[in-house]
Amino acid sequence: MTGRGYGIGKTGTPAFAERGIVEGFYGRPWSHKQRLDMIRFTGERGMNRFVYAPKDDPLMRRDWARPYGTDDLSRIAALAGACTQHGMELVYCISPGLSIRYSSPEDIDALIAKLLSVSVLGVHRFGLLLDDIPARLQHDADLRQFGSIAEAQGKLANTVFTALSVGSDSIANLVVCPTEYWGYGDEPYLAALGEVLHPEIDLFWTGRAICSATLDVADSQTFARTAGRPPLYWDNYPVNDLAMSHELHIGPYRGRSPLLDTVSRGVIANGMELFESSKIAFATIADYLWSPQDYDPEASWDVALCDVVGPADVGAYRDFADTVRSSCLSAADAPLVTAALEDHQFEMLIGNPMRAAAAVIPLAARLRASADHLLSGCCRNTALIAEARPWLESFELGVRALEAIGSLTHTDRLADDGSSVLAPVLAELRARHRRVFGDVVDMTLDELCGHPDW
Ligand code: 14T
Repeated sequence: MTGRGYGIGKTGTPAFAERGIVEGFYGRPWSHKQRLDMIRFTGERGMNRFVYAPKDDPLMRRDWARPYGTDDLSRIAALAGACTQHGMELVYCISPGLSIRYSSPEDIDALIAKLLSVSVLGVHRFGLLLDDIPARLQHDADLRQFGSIAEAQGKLANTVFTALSVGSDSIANLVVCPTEYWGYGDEPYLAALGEVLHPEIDLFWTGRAICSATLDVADSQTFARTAGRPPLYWDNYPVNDLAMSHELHIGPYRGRSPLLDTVSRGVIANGMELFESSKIAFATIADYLWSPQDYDPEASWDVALCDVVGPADVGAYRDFADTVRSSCLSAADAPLVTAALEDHQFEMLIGNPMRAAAAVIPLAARLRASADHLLSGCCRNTALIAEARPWLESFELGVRALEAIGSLTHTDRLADDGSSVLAPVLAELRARHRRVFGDVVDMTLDELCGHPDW
């Protein structure tokens, strides 16, 4: 690649205008120290936005009107300073939608006062997040004053935008997350909101779904026609909160059009509570955002894994990561294990148990060595390994299953006592409920255990 490349030290001009990450998940917020580290990590890789929006920071959402103390403000100032140092800008967000009265001057004043307390620290970019709230007005006074929730939200955003621009030397920047933040991009709500909203205000959008498998040019254009501006994508990858918490999202970024930069403001990727693990996907996202036409997910992923895991442990971690790829972005999972088990099943069906065993045994040995290495306690990135421990333990259990399949087939005992050996492993894998090996180990064990009580 000419003057571009993967990882740190990119050269040339980036494709997307806005390239960043959002701490926007449900769960325990990152620590201040972690935020500083993430600003460095993503800034070094060419990103330019750190969006502060942890759902479970009470001062961000549930107690949005409560003013910050001096300690809170000095931490926000430190984040803004770190951003400047690393070529990033802090986007400070607030989510007042659970309780705000859109018609109340006191509520609006409290919101503006809170944002101004951050603005005086030198923060110029703000987000007004109205996601995950009821889709209709609830307060009686709001129902009397506004014809729709879109009108109420548009007017609130315009008032905030004006207040932030007054008294500030540069024009304030505001992005709004609409209440309907995913879909086809032609929703009447979006049209109504776009109609009211000042043209300089941006809109977040997650694409077709909350977690979209693909982001494409046509949907982006539909959104722009409807809302009167192109989307700033809030991309829900690698986030694994709520119902996704059994998945570990450490696979490379994929499924985003190489031309998305021409029809959007940019992409902001939502992270996992699992801080170190998030860096792997973030590094690949930084590569895509710099140069989407040159982006190769697997090549970018190799660099990302080596950077985050470290050269001594990357071989073992890659074997593990290869079995933990499934997410809304990728149905393909555990390609090596899938191929080995397909061969095993085929050889068994045509009556070749020795060849069936040979299809599984070498891979089981390799994965055994990797699992033992990762669980040995001597890997360099201890935080990464600690976060992944529940998945690593399920990985190790799956390796035990592969070993058992190999040895039972080899000694021709699979038919007789396969079930007694394999059934407890299957039960334990299911009880642990961590998505490792996709469905393939579960399916194979289920098949081999038979159905004695049918
Ligand atoms: F702001 C939005 F663009 C957005 O994505 N909001 C949340 C986000 O904070 C969360 O991390 C993400 C992934 O779970 O999805 C959104 O939250 C929801 C919303 C739902 F309606 C999660 C599950 C839902 F059913």
